[in-house]
Amino acid sequence: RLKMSFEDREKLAKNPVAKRLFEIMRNKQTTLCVAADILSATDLLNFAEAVGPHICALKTHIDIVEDFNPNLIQPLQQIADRHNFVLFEDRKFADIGKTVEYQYSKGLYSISSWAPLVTVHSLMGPGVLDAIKSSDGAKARGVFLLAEASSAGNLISENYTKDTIKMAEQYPELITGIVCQSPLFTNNPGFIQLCPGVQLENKQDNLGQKYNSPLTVVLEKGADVAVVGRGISQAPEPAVAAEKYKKILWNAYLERIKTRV
Ligand code: UP6
Repeated sequence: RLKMSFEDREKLAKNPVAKRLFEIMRNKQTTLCVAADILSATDLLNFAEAVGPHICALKTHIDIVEDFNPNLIQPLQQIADRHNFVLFEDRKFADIGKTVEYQYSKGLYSISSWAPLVTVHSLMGPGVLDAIKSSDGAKARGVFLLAEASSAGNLISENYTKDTIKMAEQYPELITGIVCQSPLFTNNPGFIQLCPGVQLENKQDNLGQKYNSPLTVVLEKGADVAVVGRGISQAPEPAVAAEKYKKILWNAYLERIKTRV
């Protein structure tokens, strides 16, 4: 996987959102996913518009938007269409299948109606994946399964990580990729590795978040898509910061696939 081009991997992906992401990454030459952890609806839209040209996906935590109203979704989708990026709700589903079915497609946020991509914890077993697979909503949907975390002191063990990859392999049509911090699943080139905890300025925050540089995550940790949150959202000019991260990440990807073994 690590030496293969996105073009070759796109052909091997069985999940439609993974295929689409590979295509966007090659066309826009960006592997940057921005974490839009923003508390106001207007600020979220302005931020999406500003970073839109530089990203392959916009990762949201829609439940932190203090003035959330379902009317937010349509303009957000229009921005995503115009700039060609994927809306990605980082809900980290972790409950029994039936509850997740409701959380995914019902309630105030009605996630399945607008987010083709979501995150899921493997902790509760594959019922969660079955629930998402069979829920109403968009036809092209994908899941990033969480196999490792970037936070200090997290309780995920090596076996949990390994078994998470095995679970993902049971759902090749649903799984877009894996959220992790190291080069796992090298024999599954159709899956995308998503790596959060990326920043140039800081090594950590004051609540246990741990950061690596964009070069490190791509060249050493195996990241395909890098998630950058505060490194961009707290920058004086998010659009400028997004472009900078995009370029560093893309050059690192080119560097990684350059030397064939
Ligand atoms: N995230 C992590 N680490 C994980 C999984 N997810 O940081 O292991 C998510 C957070 C946040 C973003 O929920 O939205 O990635 C990181 O933001 P930051 O760059 O501002 O730290």
